[in-house]
Amino acid sequence: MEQINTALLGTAPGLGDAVQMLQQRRPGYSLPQAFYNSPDVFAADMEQIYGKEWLYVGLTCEIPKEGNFITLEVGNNPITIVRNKQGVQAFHNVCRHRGSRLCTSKKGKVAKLVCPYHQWTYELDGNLLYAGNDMGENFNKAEFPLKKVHTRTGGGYIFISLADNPPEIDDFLAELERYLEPYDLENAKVAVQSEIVEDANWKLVIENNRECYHCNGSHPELLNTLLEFDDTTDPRATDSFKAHVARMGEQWDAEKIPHHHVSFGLRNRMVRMPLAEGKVAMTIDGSHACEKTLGRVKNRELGSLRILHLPNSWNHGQSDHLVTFQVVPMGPQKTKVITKWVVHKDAVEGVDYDVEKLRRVWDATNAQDRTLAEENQRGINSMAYEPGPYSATYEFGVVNFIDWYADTFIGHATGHAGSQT
Ligand code: 3BY
Ligand code: FES
Ligand code: FE
Repeated sequence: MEQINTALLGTAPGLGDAVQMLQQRRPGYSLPQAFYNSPDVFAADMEQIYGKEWLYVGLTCEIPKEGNFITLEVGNNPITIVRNKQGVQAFHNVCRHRGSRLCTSKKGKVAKLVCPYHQWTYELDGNLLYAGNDMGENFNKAEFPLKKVHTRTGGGYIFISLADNPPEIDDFLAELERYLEPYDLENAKVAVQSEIVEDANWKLVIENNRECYHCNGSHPELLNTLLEFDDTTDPRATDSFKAHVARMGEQWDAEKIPHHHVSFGLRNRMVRMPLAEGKVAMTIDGSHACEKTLGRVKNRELGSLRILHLPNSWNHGQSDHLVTFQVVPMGPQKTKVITKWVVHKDAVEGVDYDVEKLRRVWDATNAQDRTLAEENQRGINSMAYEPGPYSATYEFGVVNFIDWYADTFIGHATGHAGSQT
Protein backbone atom coordinates (compact mmCIF):
# COMPACT_ATOMS: atom_id res chain seq x y z
CA MET A 1 0.00 0.00 0.00
CA GLU A 2 1.16 3.49 -0.78
CA GLN A 3 1.98 5.85 2.06
CA ILE A 4 -0.92 8.12 2.93
CA ASN A 5 -0.20 11.83 2.98
CA THR A 6 0.30 12.32 6.70
CA ALA A 7 -0.72 15.97 6.46
CA LEU A 8 -4.23 14.60 6.08
CA LEU A 9 -4.06 12.88 9.45
CA GLY A 10 -5.96 15.02 11.93
CA THR A 11 -7.17 14.39 15.44
CA ALA A 12 -10.61 13.21 14.36
CA PRO A 13 -10.51 10.42 11.79
CA GLY A 14 -8.75 11.87 8.78
CA LEU A 15 -8.33 10.09 5.51
CA GLY A 16 -5.34 8.03 6.69
CA ASP A 17 -7.15 6.99 9.85
CA ALA A 18 -10.25 6.05 7.91
CA VAL A 19 -8.21 3.90 5.55
CA GLN A 20 -6.46 2.24 8.46
CA MET A 21 -9.72 1.59 10.29
CA LEU A 22 -11.17 0.00 7.15
CA GLN A 23 -8.07 -2.13 6.69
CA GLN A 24 -8.32 -3.30 10.28
CA ARG A 25 -12.10 -3.72 10.38
CA ARG A 26 -13.59 -7.03 11.32
CA PRO A 27 -15.05 -8.52 8.13
CA GLY A 28 -18.70 -9.52 8.42
CA TYR A 29 -19.27 -6.87 11.10
CA SER A 30 -20.87 -3.43 10.88
CA LEU A 31 -18.43 -0.53 10.68
CA PRO A 32 -16.91 1.46 13.55
CA GLN A 33 -19.08 4.33 14.79
CA ALA A 34 -17.16 7.10 13.00
CA PHE A 35 -18.18 5.67 9.63
CA TYR A 36 -21.78 6.40 10.47
CA ASN A 37 -21.57 9.76 12.21
CA SER A 38 -18.28 11.59 11.87
CA PRO A 39 -18.19 14.77 9.74
CA ASP A 40 -14.65 13.87 8.69
CA VAL A 41 -15.60 10.46 7.39
CA PHE A 42 -18.61 12.00 5.70
CA ALA A 43 -16.34 14.50 3.92
CA ALA A 44 -14.05 11.62 2.95
CA ASP A 45 -17.03 9.60 1.64
CA MET A 46 -18.08 12.54 -0.50
CA GLU A 47 -14.59 12.82 -1.90
CA GLN A 48 -13.56 9.18 -2.27
CA ILE A 49 -16.90 7.56 -3.12
CA TYR A 50 -19.35 10.18 -4.39
CA GLY A 51 -16.57 12.22 -5.96
CA LYS A 52 -14.98 9.31 -7.82
CA GLU A 53 -17.59 6.68 -8.59
CA TRP A 54 -20.43 6.79 -11.15
CA LEU A 55 -23.68 8.11 -9.69
CA TYR A 56 -27.20 7.48 -10.88
CA VAL A 57 -28.74 10.93 -11.28
CA GLY A 58 -32.00 10.56 -13.20
CA LEU A 59 -33.69 9.36 -16.37
CA THR A 60 -33.32 10.58 -19.93
CA CYS A 61 -37.12 10.82 -20.17
CA GLU A 62 -37.01 13.61 -17.57
CA ILE A 63 -35.26 15.79 -20.14
CA PRO A 64 -36.98 14.62 -23.33
CA LYS A 65 -36.40 17.70 -25.53
CA GLU A 66 -33.47 19.87 -26.46
CA GLY A 67 -33.17 22.59 -23.80
CA ASN A 68 -34.72 20.51 -21.02
CA PHE A 69 -32.57 20.45 -17.90
CA ILE A 70 -32.61 19.07 -14.38
CA THR A 71 -30.45 20.17 -11.46
CA LEU A 72 -29.06 18.31 -8.50
CA GLU A 73 -26.31 18.51 -5.93
CA VAL A 74 -23.47 16.11 -5.22
CA GLY A 75 -22.24 17.29 -1.82
CA ASN A 76 -21.30 20.92 -2.37
CA ASN A 77 -21.32 20.60 -6.13
CA PRO A 78 -24.33 21.92 -8.00
CA ILE A 79 -24.79 20.03 -11.26
CA THR A 80 -27.13 20.60 -14.19
CA ILE A 81 -27.95 17.96 -16.77
CA VAL A 82 -29.01 19.30 -20.13
CA ARG A 83 -30.40 17.75 -23.30
CA ASN A 84 -28.60 19.37 -26.25
CA LYS A 85 -28.15 18.45 -29.93
CA GLN A 86 -25.48 15.89 -29.06
CA GLY A 87 -27.55 14.17 -26.37
CA VAL A 88 -27.49 14.31 -22.59
CA GLN A 89 -24.66 16.28 -20.99
CA ALA A 90 -23.98 17.17 -17.36
CA PHE A 91 -22.18 20.39 -16.41
CA HIS A 92 -21.02 21.93 -13.20
CA ASN A 93 -23.87 24.34 -12.58
CA VAL A 94 -21.43 27.15 -11.86
CA CYS A 95 -21.06 30.34 -13.88
CA ARG A 96 -17.58 31.01 -15.22
CA HIS A 97 -17.91 34.72 -14.38
CA ARG A 98 -17.96 34.89 -10.59
CA GLY A 99 -19.28 31.47 -9.86
CA SER A 100 -22.97 31.95 -9.26
CA ARG A 101 -25.18 28.90 -9.53
CA LEU A 102 -26.54 29.06 -13.02
CA CYS A 103 -29.75 27.03 -13.20
CA THR A 104 -31.71 27.63 -10.04
CA SER A 105 -34.87 25.61 -10.61
CA LYS A 106 -35.13 21.83 -10.23
CA LYS A 107 -36.07 21.38 -13.85
CA GLY A 108 -37.13 23.40 -16.86
CA LYS A 109 -36.67 24.17 -20.53
CA VAL A 110 -34.49 26.94 -21.92
CA ALA A 111 -33.04 28.03 -25.25
CA LYS A 112 -29.80 29.18 -23.61
CA LEU A 113 -28.41 28.90 -20.10
CA VAL A 114 -28.53 32.42 -18.67
CA CYS A 115 -26.84 33.25 -15.38
CA PRO A 116 -29.24 35.04 -13.04
CA TYR A 117 -26.44 37.27 -11.64
CA HIS A 118 -25.07 39.27 -14.62
CA GLN A 119 -26.67 37.38 -17.49
CA TRP A 120 -23.64 35.64 -18.94
CA THR A 121 -25.26 33.36 -21.49
CA TYR A 122 -24.18 29.86 -22.49
CA GLU A 123 -25.17 27.63 -25.38
CA LEU A 124 -26.69 24.27 -24.45
CA ASP A 125 -23.31 22.70 -25.29
CA GLY A 126 -21.71 24.81 -22.55
CA ASN A 127 -19.96 27.35 -24.76
CA LEU A 128 -20.11 30.95 -23.60
CA LEU A 129 -22.10 32.97 -26.10
CA TYR A 130 -22.53 36.34 -24.42
CA ALA A 131 -20.72 38.08 -21.56
CA GLY A 132 -21.97 41.65 -21.88
CA ASN A 133 -19.96 44.27 -23.71
CA ASP A 134 -17.67 45.29 -20.91
CA MET A 135 -15.17 42.51 -20.48
CA GLY A 136 -12.41 44.34 -22.31
CA GLU A 137 -10.66 43.83 -25.62
CA ASN A 138 -8.63 40.82 -24.60
CA PHE A 139 -11.56 38.85 -23.30
CA ASN A 140 -11.85 35.56 -25.10
CA LYS A 141 -15.20 33.84 -24.62
CA ALA A 142 -13.75 30.54 -25.75
CA GLU A 143 -11.76 30.36 -22.53
CA PHE A 144 -14.87 30.28 -20.35
CA PRO A 145 -17.13 27.39 -21.27
CA LEU A 146 -19.12 25.61 -18.57
CA LYS A 147 -17.15 22.78 -17.03
CA LYS A 148 -18.35 19.41 -18.25
CA VAL A 149 -19.00 16.46 -15.98
CA HIS A 150 -18.52 12.92 -17.33
CA THR A 151 -21.95 11.71 -18.44
CA ARG A 152 -23.09 8.29 -19.64
CA THR A 153 -26.50 6.84 -20.34
CA GLY A 154 -27.78 3.27 -20.63
CA GLY A 155 -31.34 2.07 -21.13
CA GLY A 156 -32.70 5.50 -20.23
CA TYR A 157 -30.70 5.90 -17.02
CA ILE A 158 -28.25 8.80 -16.61
CA PHE A 159 -24.98 8.44 -14.72
CA ILE A 160 -22.38 11.07 -13.96
CA SER A 161 -18.92 10.96 -12.45
CA LEU A 162 -17.04 13.88 -10.94
CA ALA A 163 -13.76 11.96 -11.21
CA ASP A 164 -11.01 13.10 -13.57
CA ASN A 165 -10.74 9.52 -14.79
CA PRO A 166 -13.93 7.68 -13.89
CA PRO A 167 -13.93 3.93 -13.38
CA GLU A 168 -14.86 1.64 -16.26
CA ILE A 169 -18.64 1.38 -16.70
CA ASP A 170 -19.15 0.23 -20.33
CA ASP A 171 -19.91 -3.44 -19.58
CA PHE A 172 -22.53 -2.54 -17.02
CA LEU A 173 -24.15 0.03 -19.34
CA ALA A 174 -24.36 -2.48 -22.19
CA GLU A 175 -26.13 -4.99 -19.94
CA LEU A 176 -28.36 -2.30 -18.45
CA GLU A 177 -29.38 -1.34 -21.99
CA ARG A 178 -30.22 -4.98 -22.73
CA TYR A 179 -32.23 -5.49 -19.54
CA LEU A 180 -34.16 -2.24 -19.99
CA GLU A 181 -34.79 -2.58 -23.73
CA PRO A 182 -38.31 -4.04 -23.24
CA TYR A 183 -39.27 -0.95 -21.23
CA ASP A 184 -38.30 1.70 -23.84
CA LEU A 185 -37.69 4.25 -21.10
CA GLU A 186 -37.07 7.03 -23.62
CA ASN A 187 -40.83 6.86 -24.15
CA ALA A 188 -41.78 6.82 -20.50
CA LYS A 189 -42.45 9.55 -17.96
CA VAL A 190 -42.18 10.11 -14.25
CA ALA A 191 -45.79 9.93 -13.07
CA VAL A 192 -44.92 11.08 -9.58
CA GLN A 193 -41.90 11.40 -7.36
CA SER A 194 -41.19 11.75 -3.66
CA GLU A 195 -38.32 13.08 -1.62
CA ILE A 196 -37.80 12.12 1.99
CA VAL A 197 -34.95 13.24 4.20
CA GLU A 198 -33.82 10.65 6.71
CA ASP A 199 -31.81 11.45 9.83
CA ALA A 200 -29.34 8.69 9.06
CA ASN A 201 -25.99 8.24 7.34
CA TRP A 202 -26.25 7.23 3.67
CA LYS A 203 -24.60 3.87 4.36
CA LEU A 204 -27.34 2.97 6.85
CA VAL A 205 -29.92 3.72 4.16
CA ILE A 206 -28.15 1.38 1.72
CA GLU A 207 -27.51 -1.28 4.38
CA ASN A 208 -31.19 -1.27 5.22
CA ASN A 209 -32.04 -1.74 1.57
CA ARG A 210 -29.64 -4.64 1.11
CA GLU A 211 -31.45 -7.09 3.35
CA CYS A 212 -34.98 -8.30 3.91
CA TYR A 213 -34.22 -9.64 7.38
CA HIS A 214 -36.33 -6.73 8.61
CA CYS A 215 -39.17 -7.23 6.09
CA ASN A 216 -41.36 -9.54 8.16
CA GLY A 217 -41.30 -7.20 11.10
CA SER A 218 -41.78 -3.98 9.18
CA HIS A 219 -43.19 -4.20 5.65
CA PRO A 220 -46.71 -5.71 5.56
CA GLU A 221 -47.66 -3.78 2.37
CA LEU A 222 -44.55 -4.81 0.47
CA LEU A 223 -44.83 -8.44 1.53
CA ASN A 224 -48.24 -8.72 -0.13
CA THR A 225 -46.30 -9.07 -3.37
CA LEU A 226 -42.57 -9.31 -2.72
CA LEU A 227 -41.12 -12.77 -2.20
CA GLU A 228 -38.83 -13.27 0.71
CA PHE A 229 -35.78 -14.09 -1.39
CA ASP A 230 -34.58 -11.85 -4.13
CA ASP A 231 -32.50 -14.40 -5.98
CA THR A 232 -32.12 -18.16 -6.42
CA THR A 233 -28.59 -17.64 -5.10
CA ASP A 234 -30.14 -16.74 -1.73
CA PRO A 235 -28.93 -19.43 0.69
CA ARG A 236 -32.49 -19.78 2.03
CA ALA A 237 -34.15 -20.22 -1.39
CA THR A 238 -36.55 -23.18 -1.28
CA ASP A 239 -37.18 -25.75 -4.02
CA SER A 240 -40.68 -24.43 -4.65
CA PHE A 241 -39.29 -20.91 -5.05
CA LYS A 242 -36.68 -22.17 -7.51
CA ALA A 243 -39.40 -24.03 -9.46
CA HIS A 244 -41.51 -20.84 -9.60
CA VAL A 245 -38.50 -18.90 -10.90
CA ALA A 246 -37.78 -21.58 -13.51
CA ARG A 247 -41.39 -21.56 -14.73
CA MET A 248 -41.48 -17.80 -15.10
CA GLY A 249 -38.02 -17.83 -16.67
CA GLU A 250 -39.30 -20.03 -19.50
CA GLN A 251 -42.12 -17.58 -20.23
CA TRP A 252 -39.72 -14.64 -20.19
CA ASP A 253 -37.23 -16.39 -22.44
CA ALA A 254 -40.01 -16.95 -24.99
CA GLU A 255 -40.67 -13.20 -24.96
CA LYS A 256 -37.00 -12.24 -24.96
CA ILE A 257 -37.27 -10.60 -21.56
CA PRO A 258 -33.83 -10.77 -19.90
CA HIS A 259 -33.97 -12.15 -16.38
CA HIS A 260 -30.77 -14.00 -15.44
CA HIS A 261 -28.63 -12.70 -12.62
CA VAL A 262 -25.72 -10.57 -13.85
CA SER A 263 -23.28 -8.70 -11.69
CA PHE A 264 -20.29 -6.45 -12.13
CA GLY A 265 -18.12 -6.92 -9.12
CA LEU A 266 -20.15 -5.99 -6.08
CA ARG A 267 -21.05 -2.59 -7.57
CA ASN A 268 -23.86 -3.61 -9.88
CA ARG A 269 -26.29 -6.42 -10.09
CA MET A 270 -29.41 -7.07 -12.13
CA VAL A 271 -31.90 -9.88 -11.89
CA ARG A 272 -35.57 -10.33 -12.67
CA MET A 273 -37.46 -12.21 -9.99
CA PRO A 274 -41.11 -13.21 -9.93
CA LEU A 275 -43.46 -11.59 -7.44
CA ALA A 276 -45.71 -13.76 -5.28
CA GLU A 277 -47.78 -16.22 -7.33
CA GLY A 278 -50.47 -14.37 -9.31
CA LYS A 279 -49.26 -10.87 -8.35
CA VAL A 280 -48.20 -8.55 -11.18
CA ALA A 281 -47.12 -5.33 -9.50
CA MET A 282 -46.07 -3.86 -6.18
CA THR A 283 -49.49 -2.54 -5.28
CA ILE A 284 -51.52 -3.28 -2.17
CA ASP A 285 -53.48 -6.10 -3.83
CA GLY A 286 -50.82 -7.03 -6.37
CA SER A 287 -52.87 -5.96 -9.38
CA HIS A 288 -51.39 -3.61 -11.99
CA ALA A 289 -51.23 0.11 -11.28
CA CYS A 290 -51.22 1.29 -14.90
CA GLU A 291 -53.46 0.14 -17.76
CA LYS A 292 -50.67 0.69 -20.29
CA THR A 293 -47.69 -1.57 -19.97
CA LEU A 294 -44.24 -0.08 -20.53
CA GLY A 295 -42.51 -0.29 -23.92
CA ARG A 296 -43.04 -3.56 -25.82
CA VAL A 297 -44.13 -5.43 -22.71
CA LYS A 298 -47.22 -7.62 -23.20
CA ASN A 299 -47.01 -10.12 -20.36
CA ARG A 300 -48.15 -8.48 -17.14
CA GLU A 301 -46.40 -11.16 -15.12
CA LEU A 302 -42.88 -9.83 -15.38
CA GLY A 303 -42.17 -9.92 -11.68
CA SER A 304 -39.66 -7.23 -10.89
CA LEU A 305 -36.35 -6.35 -12.48
CA ARG A 306 -34.05 -5.41 -9.63
CA ILE A 307 -31.13 -3.18 -10.47
CA LEU A 308 -28.52 -2.29 -7.93
CA HIS A 309 -26.06 0.47 -8.62
CA LEU A 310 -23.68 1.31 -5.78
CA PRO A 311 -23.24 3.73 -4.19
CA ASN A 312 -26.63 5.27 -4.71
CA SER A 313 -29.49 3.41 -6.38
CA TRP A 314 -31.85 0.44 -6.34
CA ASN A 315 -34.75 -0.17 -8.69
CA HIS A 316 -37.80 -2.32 -9.34
CA GLY A 317 -39.00 -2.63 -12.95
CA GLN A 318 -42.41 -4.27 -13.29
CA SER A 319 -44.60 -4.74 -16.38
CA ASP A 320 -46.60 -1.53 -15.98
CA HIS A 321 -44.31 0.71 -13.96
CA LEU A 322 -40.78 1.07 -12.77
CA VAL A 323 -39.67 2.52 -9.46
CA THR A 324 -36.23 4.11 -9.13
CA PHE A 325 -34.56 5.11 -5.88
CA GLN A 326 -31.74 7.63 -5.67
CA VAL A 327 -29.77 8.20 -2.49
CA VAL A 328 -28.40 11.69 -1.92
CA PRO A 329 -26.09 12.11 1.10
CA MET A 330 -26.67 15.53 2.70
CA GLY A 331 -24.66 15.29 5.90
CA PRO A 332 -23.08 12.75 8.26
CA GLN A 333 -26.56 11.91 9.58
CA LYS A 334 -28.81 13.23 6.84
CA THR A 335 -29.74 11.49 3.60
CA LYS A 336 -32.30 12.31 0.96
CA VAL A 337 -34.05 9.43 -0.82
CA ILE A 338 -35.71 10.35 -4.12
CA THR A 339 -38.25 7.84 -5.41
CA LYS A 340 -39.68 8.07 -8.94
CA TRP A 341 -42.61 6.07 -10.28
CA VAL A 342 -42.27 5.72 -14.05
CA VAL A 343 -45.05 4.78 -16.52
CA HIS A 344 -45.60 4.78 -20.28
CA LYS A 345 -45.44 8.34 -21.59
CA ASP A 346 -48.93 8.11 -23.10
CA ALA A 347 -50.55 6.85 -19.91
CA VAL A 348 -53.04 9.39 -18.61
CA GLU A 349 -53.38 10.14 -14.93
CA GLY A 350 -56.86 9.39 -13.63
CA VAL A 351 -57.61 7.29 -16.71
CA ASP A 352 -54.78 4.77 -17.00
CA TYR A 353 -53.38 5.10 -13.52
CA ASP A 354 -54.24 6.40 -10.12
CA VAL A 355 -51.29 8.07 -8.40
CA GLU A 356 -52.34 6.91 -4.94
CA LYS A 357 -52.50 3.29 -5.99
CA LEU A 358 -49.22 3.57 -7.88
CA ARG A 359 -47.21 4.99 -4.99
CA ARG A 360 -48.86 3.54 -1.92
CA VAL A 361 -46.71 0.46 -1.28
CA TRP A 362 -43.39 2.21 -1.68
CA ASP A 363 -44.54 5.30 0.24
CA ALA A 364 -45.36 2.98 3.14
CA THR A 365 -42.16 1.00 2.70
CA ASN A 366 -39.98 4.12 2.48
CA ALA A 367 -41.55 5.51 5.66
CA GLN A 368 -40.96 2.22 7.48
CA ASP A 369 -37.35 2.02 6.27
CA ARG A 370 -36.81 5.61 7.30
CA THR A 371 -37.79 4.81 10.88
CA LEU A 372 -35.52 1.74 10.87
CA ALA A 373 -32.53 3.72 9.55
CA GLU A 374 -33.11 6.59 12.00
CA GLU A 375 -33.35 4.24 14.98
CA ASN A 376 -30.25 2.44 13.76
CA GLN A 377 -28.45 5.82 13.65
CA ARG A 378 -29.57 6.80 17.16
CA GLY A 379 -28.29 3.56 18.62
CA ILE A 380 -25.01 3.78 16.75
CA ASN A 381 -24.43 7.27 18.17
CA SER A 382 -24.37 5.78 21.67
CA MET A 383 -21.18 5.23 23.64
CA ALA A 384 -22.39 1.62 23.93
CA TYR A 385 -22.27 0.94 20.18
CA GLU A 386 -19.70 -1.42 18.84
CA PRO A 387 -19.65 -3.14 15.45
CA GLY A 388 -22.01 -6.12 15.43
CA PRO A 389 -22.11 -9.29 13.31
CA TYR A 390 -24.12 -9.51 10.10
CA SER A 391 -25.98 -12.76 9.45
CA ALA A 392 -24.31 -14.57 6.55
CA THR A 393 -27.69 -16.09 5.62
CA TYR A 394 -29.97 -13.08 5.85
CA GLU A 395 -27.58 -10.17 5.43
CA PHE A 396 -25.14 -11.27 2.74
CA GLY A 397 -26.26 -8.27 0.68
CA VAL A 398 -25.16 -5.94 3.47
CA VAL A 399 -21.83 -7.76 3.76
CA ASN A 400 -21.38 -7.29 0.00
CA PHE A 401 -22.15 -3.57 0.24
CA ILE A 402 -19.78 -3.00 3.16
CA ASP A 403 -17.03 -5.00 1.42
CA TRP A 404 -17.55 -2.92 -1.74
CA TYR A 405 -17.52 0.29 0.27
CA ALA A 406 -14.35 -0.57 2.19
CA ASP A 407 -12.43 -1.77 -0.89
CA THR A 408 -13.58 1.15 -3.02
CA PHE A 409 -12.79 3.73 -0.34
CA ILE A 410 -9.33 2.26 0.29
CA GLY A 411 -8.68 1.93 -3.45
CA HIS A 412 -9.51 5.55 -4.21
CA ALA A 413 -7.86 6.98 -1.11
CA THR A 414 -4.59 5.20 -1.78
CA GLY A 415 -4.69 5.67 -5.55
CA HIS A 416 -4.90 1.93 -6.08
CA ALA A 417 -8.46 1.76 -7.39
CA GLY A 418 -8.89 -0.22 -10.53
CA SER A 419 -10.76 -3.32 -9.60
CA GLN A 420 -14.42 -3.22 -10.50
CA THR A 421 -15.54 -4.06 -7.01
O1 3BY B 1 -34.57 28.35 -14.24
C1 3BY B 1 -33.40 28.10 -14.38
O2 3BY B 1 -32.80 27.51 -13.51
C2 3BY B 1 -32.70 28.51 -15.67
C3 3BY B 1 -32.54 29.98 -15.67
C4 3BY B 1 -31.09 30.22 -15.67
C5 3BY B 1 -30.45 28.99 -16.13
N1 3BY B 1 -31.36 27.93 -15.84
C6 3BY B 1 -31.29 26.90 -16.86
FE1 FES C 1 -22.73 34.59 -13.63
FE2 FES C 1 -21.83 37.01 -13.09
S1 FES C 1 -21.71 35.26 -11.88
S2 FES C 1 -22.87 36.34 -14.82
FE1 FE D 1 -37.00 -2.22 4.04
